[in-house]
Amino acid sequence: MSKYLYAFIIVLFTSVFYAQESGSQYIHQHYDLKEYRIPMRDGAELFTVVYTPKDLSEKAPILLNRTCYNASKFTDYQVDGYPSKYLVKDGYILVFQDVRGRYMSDGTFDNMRPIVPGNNRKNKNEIDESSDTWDTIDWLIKNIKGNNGKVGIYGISYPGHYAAAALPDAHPALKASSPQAPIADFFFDDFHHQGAFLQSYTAAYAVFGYQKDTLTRDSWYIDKIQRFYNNPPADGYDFHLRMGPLKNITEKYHYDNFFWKQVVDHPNYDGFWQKRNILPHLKNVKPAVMTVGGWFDAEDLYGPLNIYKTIEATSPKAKNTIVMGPWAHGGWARENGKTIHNHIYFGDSISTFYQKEIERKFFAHYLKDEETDPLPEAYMYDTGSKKWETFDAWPPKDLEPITLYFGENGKLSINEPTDGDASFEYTSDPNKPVPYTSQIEGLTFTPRRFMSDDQRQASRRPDVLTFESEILSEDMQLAGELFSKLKVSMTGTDADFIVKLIDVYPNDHPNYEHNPENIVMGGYQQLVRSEVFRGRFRNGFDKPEPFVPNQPTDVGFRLQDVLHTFKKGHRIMIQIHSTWFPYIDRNPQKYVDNIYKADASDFIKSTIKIYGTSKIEIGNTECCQPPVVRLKEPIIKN
Ligand code: PG9
Repeated sequence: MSKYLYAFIIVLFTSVFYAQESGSQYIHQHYDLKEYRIPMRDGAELFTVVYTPKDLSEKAPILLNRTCYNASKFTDYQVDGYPSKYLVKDGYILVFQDVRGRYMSDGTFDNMRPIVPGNNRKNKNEIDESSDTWDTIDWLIKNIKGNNGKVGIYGISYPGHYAAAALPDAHPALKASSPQAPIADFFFDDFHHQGAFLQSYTAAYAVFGYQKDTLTRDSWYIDKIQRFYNNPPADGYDFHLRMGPLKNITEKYHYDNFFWKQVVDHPNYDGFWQKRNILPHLKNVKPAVMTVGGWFDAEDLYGPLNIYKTIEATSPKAKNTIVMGPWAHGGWARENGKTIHNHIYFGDSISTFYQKEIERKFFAHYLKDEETDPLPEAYMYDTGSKKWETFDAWPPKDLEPITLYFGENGKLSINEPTDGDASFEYTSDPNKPVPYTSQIEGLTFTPRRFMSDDQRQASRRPDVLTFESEILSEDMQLAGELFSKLKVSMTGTDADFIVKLIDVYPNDHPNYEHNPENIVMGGYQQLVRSEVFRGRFRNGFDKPEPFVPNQPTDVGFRLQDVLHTFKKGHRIMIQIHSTWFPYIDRNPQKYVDNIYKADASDFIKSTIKIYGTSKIEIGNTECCQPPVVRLKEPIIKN
């Protein structure tokens, strides 16, 4: 047998063995599993699952994941996929914990439990996620044999929030935190985007709005979820439109849900939400932080971008890195070979690259003193050129700002002001809202695919303003923060504004083999970035104000950041409209104090005008809400 054939067979065998071994089999063979109840300072005990490597010839660091989604699902050696196999095989003590009030842990659950400001934890009954993490880490390093005294914490989504919540007054043994798709503030992540309510999340409230009454390894709220899924609608748009005003959701579904009641009772950014915002507490950060997010994350995009920026602003000495890839929510934890978001193909094994070359190295460097290169300040994937780029600052400091202006006949002008006296109008009808997706989706738990979806179904509607540039004669990279600076007027007294940045493909763009044949990529209008802003909050999210009919009014707001190269032969498009359903609830367009309590009769058509002085700025940070909450933010006690 030739030596090459022999070598090929060896490689083939080991790779097959490795693949079969990567899941729970590996864990069974290389780890011991134990369960503990760890006492917190106030006496509550938190259920904690610990996997200890059988081989402790070298002391091992601890990797902690705190979750509201059931640590018990890890108790049958089911650690499969997350944490990644590269971490599982790197010899960590793997720990999973039910946070307070969830599943097998004591206590009551509080969504985004407020952090007790400062170090006011002398009173052992003043607890929060930071103190629970401190107590957990302290117990682990004193009681789990074979640990090297260094702890990392990580998690995706709510667990990502808990990884960030470990940072205020962090335990000295905490050396690394990776908040991944972390929630920063539920008024800008998940349930609301800039004050507008995500109606598409309606069924998800069941998971977070009922206290359990015993220690349980099973989900106690399933019957509440079944209220929606006993006879699930095939068409979420139709289901929610027939639902009528939000108060019908209260009456028909969430009449006993404590979190839904809190959302309804706090329609504005009052103390209830402000004290649940983690950002003001991220200061004097000591552990190394690697925040991870997905450019197409519809749930938590505000969180990763603003947690990274806040730490950058408040803790300049901290090792603070951000990684943003071409993923939906948590996509980096899944490897399907081809990285595809909705219809768009981005490349092969991008999640594997991240897991192996970025995440594994981050933890190995800070927990095992392995000689790996510390990561760059920002490891960002350009969703247009489809390549990774590293930056020494995010947003990039050395780029020229770009401004997009709106002209007659749907012309989008790049860096050249148009006729400021012009105006463009549309009639917005909340009873015929603009669909958020070109596809029919049932009751999504949380929406995902639409974030890079084709926008041609919207650009052909009379209630969507569409502006498009000339065909680009060369590649154009948009990198950094986007700001919408609109001057508007309306015949109603309230309105939402949805602004979308879109990449228009050339007509000869080839189709992708992974798509069904009816998905035509020629002329595809790919959504790059989109965001909604509830106009009543233009002077402050805690200060809602009606509009005066027909009075030109400034409405400035942020879209989330982008890194996207618009290629030569493509066009840049901006769309503006005022409904985005059922992703976002309908604004009655007649000002009412609380939209959650509006009547059907409050919903009116409104003719909305966008004036020619409006513009979209990329890279200019001189504007708009929400401010990246850094310090000195008032914590309103309510
Ligand atoms: N941030 C995600 C989420 C929170 C609340 C409702 C639905 C989704 C998550 O934790 O997965």
